[in-house]
Amino acid sequence: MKTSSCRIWQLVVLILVSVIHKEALAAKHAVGGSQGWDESTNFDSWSSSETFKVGDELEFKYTPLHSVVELPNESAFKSCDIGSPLKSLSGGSNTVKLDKPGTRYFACGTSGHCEQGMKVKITTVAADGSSASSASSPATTTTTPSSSQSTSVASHQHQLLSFLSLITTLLVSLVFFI
Ligand SMILES: [Cu+2]
Repeated sequence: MKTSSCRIWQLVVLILVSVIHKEALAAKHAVGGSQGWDESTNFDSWSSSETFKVGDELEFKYTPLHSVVELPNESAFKSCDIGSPLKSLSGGSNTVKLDKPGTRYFACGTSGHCEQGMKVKITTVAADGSSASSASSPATTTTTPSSSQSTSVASHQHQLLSFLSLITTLLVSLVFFI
């Protein structure tokens, strides 16, 4: 009995550690690296050197000359059409959470800055690394505004499922060990 309860505790600790570890893996990405959100930064080379995972955050740091707008699609990104952004941020320091897989587009809201290269495309992959299956589906869901809500609900359901599977694993293990 003593050994079995000891094993259960080992299991509990193991599960807790893996959950905490997964949380700790969420990273903050300072957009543009040390140069920050500025016209002089090469955002293509910066973004290609980073891996963005669901749960990670973008950090925009900039001078009052700039701002951040989130663009709705690739064509607005390409043509620097900042007229109808999904989101407008200002103040010099903003955090954006990457809550689902897919591509998001950001540009500076100051006239002319996007054309000077102050724009960045962020492609987020699933946190568990299974990017192949998950990266293809969000491309179709990002087009309508309402879908962003449903996918975030889906990701919450996914989190709930992961949690339930953990609990189930724990219960099954208890039955086996006692
Ligand atoms: Cu700017």
